[in-house]
Amino acid sequence: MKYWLSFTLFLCGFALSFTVFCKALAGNVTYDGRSLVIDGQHRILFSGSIHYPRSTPEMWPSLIAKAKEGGIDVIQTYVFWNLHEPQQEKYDFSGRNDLVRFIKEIQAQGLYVCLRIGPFIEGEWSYGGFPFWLHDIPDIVFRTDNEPFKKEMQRFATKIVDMMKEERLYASQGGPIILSQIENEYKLVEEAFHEKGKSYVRWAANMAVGLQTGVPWVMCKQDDAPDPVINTCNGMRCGETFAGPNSPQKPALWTENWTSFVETYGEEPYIRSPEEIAFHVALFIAKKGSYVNYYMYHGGTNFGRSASAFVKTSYYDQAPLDEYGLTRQPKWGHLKELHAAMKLCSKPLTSGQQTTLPLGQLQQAYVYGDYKSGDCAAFLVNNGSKDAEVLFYNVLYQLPRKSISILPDCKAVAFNTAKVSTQYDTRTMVPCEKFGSKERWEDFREAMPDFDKTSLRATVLLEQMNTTKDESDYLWYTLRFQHDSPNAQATLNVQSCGHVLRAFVNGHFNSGAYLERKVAGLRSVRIEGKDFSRYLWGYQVGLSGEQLQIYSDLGSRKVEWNKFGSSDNQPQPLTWYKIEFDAPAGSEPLALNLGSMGKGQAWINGQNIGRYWVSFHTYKGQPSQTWYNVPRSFLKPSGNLLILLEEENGNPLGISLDRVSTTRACVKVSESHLPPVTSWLVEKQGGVKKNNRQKNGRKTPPYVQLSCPRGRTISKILFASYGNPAGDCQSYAQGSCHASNSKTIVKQACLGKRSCSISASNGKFGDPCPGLLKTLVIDAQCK
Ligand SMILES: *[C@@H]1O[C@H](CO)[C@@H](O)[C@H](O)[C@H]1NC(C)=O
Ligand SMILES: *[C@@H]1O[C@H](CO)[C@@H](O)[C@H](O)[C@H]1NC(C)=O
Ligand SMILES: *[C@@H]1O[C@H](CO)[C@@H](O)[C@H](O)[C@H]1NC(C)=O
Ligand SMILES: CC(=O)N[C@H]1CO[C@H](CO)[C@@H](O)[C@@H]1O
Repeated sequence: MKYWLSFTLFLCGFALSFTVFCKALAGNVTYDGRSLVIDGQHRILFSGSIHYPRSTPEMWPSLIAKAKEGGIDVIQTYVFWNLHEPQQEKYDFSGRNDLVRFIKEIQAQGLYVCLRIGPFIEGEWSYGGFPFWLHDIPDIVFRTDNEPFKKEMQRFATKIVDMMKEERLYASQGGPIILSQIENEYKLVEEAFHEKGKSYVRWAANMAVGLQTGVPWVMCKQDDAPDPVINTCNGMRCGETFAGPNSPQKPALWTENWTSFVETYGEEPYIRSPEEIAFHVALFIAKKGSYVNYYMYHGGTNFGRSASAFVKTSYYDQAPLDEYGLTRQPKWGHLKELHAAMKLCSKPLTSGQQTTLPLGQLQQAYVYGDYKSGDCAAFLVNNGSKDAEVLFYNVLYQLPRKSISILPDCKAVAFNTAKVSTQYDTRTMVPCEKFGSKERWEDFREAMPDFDKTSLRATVLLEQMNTTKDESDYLWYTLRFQHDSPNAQATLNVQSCGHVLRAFVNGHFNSGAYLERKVAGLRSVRIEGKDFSRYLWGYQVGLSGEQLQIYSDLGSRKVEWNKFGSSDNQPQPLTWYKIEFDAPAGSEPLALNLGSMGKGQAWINGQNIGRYWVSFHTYKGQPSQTWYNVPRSFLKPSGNLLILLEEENGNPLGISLDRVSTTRACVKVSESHLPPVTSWLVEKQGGVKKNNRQKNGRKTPPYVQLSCPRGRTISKILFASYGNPAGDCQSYAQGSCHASNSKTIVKQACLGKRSCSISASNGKFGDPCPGLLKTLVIDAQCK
């Protein structure tokens, strides 16, 4: 069976690189124009971003294991300054903030680490990762040649580096960290600082290098990164857009290859297909790239108030590992096959010369090594919008449109970026606990502050962040005035830079210059045309429920809760809701369906699971986010406390706790699409070589492999057709050619099993239409 043969080959590839790896975990890291050099070996590396505070320590081992299984060599993470130093020189490295534990977990699984210290990270993180107290340091200007800022930045960078050194986590000490990053996409703001921007870049580079980590430093998107710091590319298509390293002695590294875009409330998600990602990754490597990082490999959850304005609580759910840590198929599997094919090319890629060969108008071959000696790998690129047939060293190859074929020996195709043979999974949310019973809920109305009791007064409209110190999302503005004609209706006219301005502060990817000067809050208030901006205002920072920590077990006992809806029947804005529940059995991920709510925050056993905003719809009329991640580790077996703060008029009776699972699996394989090694080699007459690499001399058909997640079995075959079914797993239909026994045969092979494999061949199904190329599509339900 050829399929299995080739598969074994792949595993070998893994095993091989893995041995090299384990040895490499104690060595110096250097680089040259080709790649990073670890323990004396040039390396082509695949890296994935996983941010430790966006998941839980309990999830880390499985996320890292799935990244490793997916062919990832390096885990990349930012360091989140405002989590670690919420108050100046008061540090927190506990729980989700336990950076050392995260890195040691990666080390334990034999992977490397790229540590992006920043300390400005953007990352769609609140205040770009800066602690808010920085704002109050006299004369500070962020991210430029400014003494107060440089002092704090150096202190924090040194703190982190020292911590890593103490735990012996740098590769130079035998640890897993092979790269570090300083600053982040600074080029985007550099001009705003004129000469001081340039001197700041030099200072940051020198300061970082002076910390003597023994591993290289990188600066992302910084084409003038001073030696020896390596400039790297961030973006979607670095194979096309990256001008390259700024010195022939530096390798081409791609530190942010977006697997989708960050999702914000109100916007349609932009999803990158696995085919498109694979194309650009393969192209970058073909063009001498040596390090690719997926941003994100696992996005996770913006717990608490950590998301910057408008950024959804669910972060890069479309990444190869979804928000809950489940493999997102076929993206995860397709990239895994890409990485495996690349690993087979390692030797020529790292030691061979690269040459390019035109194959057609829009087709090109990138060849590494020497074809004649056989020590050779090739990438056949079709950048055209039509399928193409090309001749490469006398062999004909079919290249689907916009695709790259990878030939680890310059002969047989191991992988094509446009051919997805991995199964498609469908994720579903199944309610396991409904909170519809009125009797179980209690509520508590947040009291409006009384002007006379406010202790903070000013005759101006205070700036919001400066007043709350980012300790709450909320700031009350109150005033009292005499209205002359009490019966007339008054018009209130408010100009606010609330959320909109905050979006301007943090939300935009390309922001970050002069962050310390950005403002939020009310700008002017007019009542009946009279300007109240300079009136005497009373302020209250935060809500009384926040001050009492009403969301915690202890705090919740400090207030008098009402029976749900007892005060009157109308839901009121700014109401706290409380309910207790037992944890559902099992280990599947859980999510709260908040579809009946408006906007607010939710806590489970005192842990803030994030802001929710269901009333913010995309232009297609769907809520931007309905489900909110509830990590299993936040729960105890019984008596869990769920507290919600609803800012609008949501109805908590509609809330449910849902199980997140894969309940459908679909796969499509065509006769022409033989899995790795023998695929797409077309036999032709006259002068064209025959592909005779068939091991065992047996001709084997492609196998279709279908599987359900652990704990589930194939319970129903929803569709099966061997013939020429139309469409793909996202939408299929029976075609003009269809073997009538398709469903019966598939049922026999698969029902009741966790996984099954069937040969997609006439031998199995009979030949429903001789002479036609056949395809097998199976869609199954997992229960
Ligand atoms: C790393 O480099 C240092 C200085 O060049 C050298 O002393 C040390 O032996 C090297 N370590 C390894 C593991 O090669
Ligand atoms: C592929 O074609 C597009 C235009 O269709 C062009 O922008 C891009 O640079 C081309 N890429 C390569 C690798 O030739
Ligand atoms: C922030 O508040 C301080 C007083 O606490 C004031 O001096 C300063 O001007 C305020 N800054 C902004 C941007 O409002
Ligand atoms: C969202 C975002 O920042 N997109 C950027 C991706 O990179 C290209 C160039 O590399 C920029 O033009 C985009 O703004």
